Amino acid sequence: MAITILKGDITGQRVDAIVNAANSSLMGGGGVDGAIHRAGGPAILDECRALRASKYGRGLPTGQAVATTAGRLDARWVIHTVGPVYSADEDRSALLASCYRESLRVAGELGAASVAFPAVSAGVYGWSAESAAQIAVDTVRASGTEVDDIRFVLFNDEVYAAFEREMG
Ligand code: AR6
Repeated sequence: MAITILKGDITGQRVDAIVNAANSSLMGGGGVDGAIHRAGGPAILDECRALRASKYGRGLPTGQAVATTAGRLDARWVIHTVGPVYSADEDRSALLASCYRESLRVAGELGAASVAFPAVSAGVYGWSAESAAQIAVDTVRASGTEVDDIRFVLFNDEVYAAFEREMG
């Protein structure tokens, strides 16, 4: 298994699966979620709606992951995961780690050989670049995943620098 870090827009990645930092509603949003839906087109939202109607009537719980088509993206699937909102009062690291583990589990089930991750929860959900990077890298390294090419695609210089330090 190889882990690499790249700077840039995740929607340009040619991989089997692109992970989306979604919210429980699965109905889209800003940040990387908005970018993925814009670039992938309406087929993604159609499948998200169908998932809400069937399996996730109350929304996708924090820390879980589910796959849809990637629409027009140069990928086979988008794996939507819901990161925790940062809390100063409560340690939610286990939920953030779960996003990476569950996304890799879903990717493995699909037979994806390559997966691109954004820095889940490092934007509007308020995690520091340092903690987001530490949890992401530690969890993926410890995952025992069968996916062989894992890329962290980082949009923001501060977050990229934190992942670079974490990768050592
Ligand atoms: N490619 C890669 N990374 C990106 C891109 C992109 N095109 N655009 C932004 N980022 P955020 P969250 C980075 O806020 O904190 C949404 O509205 C960004 O710089 O997208 O998990 C959802 O619907 C940051 O480092 O996700 C949820 O409501 C990282 O992606 C909520 O935001 C994550 O930032 C989720 O918040």
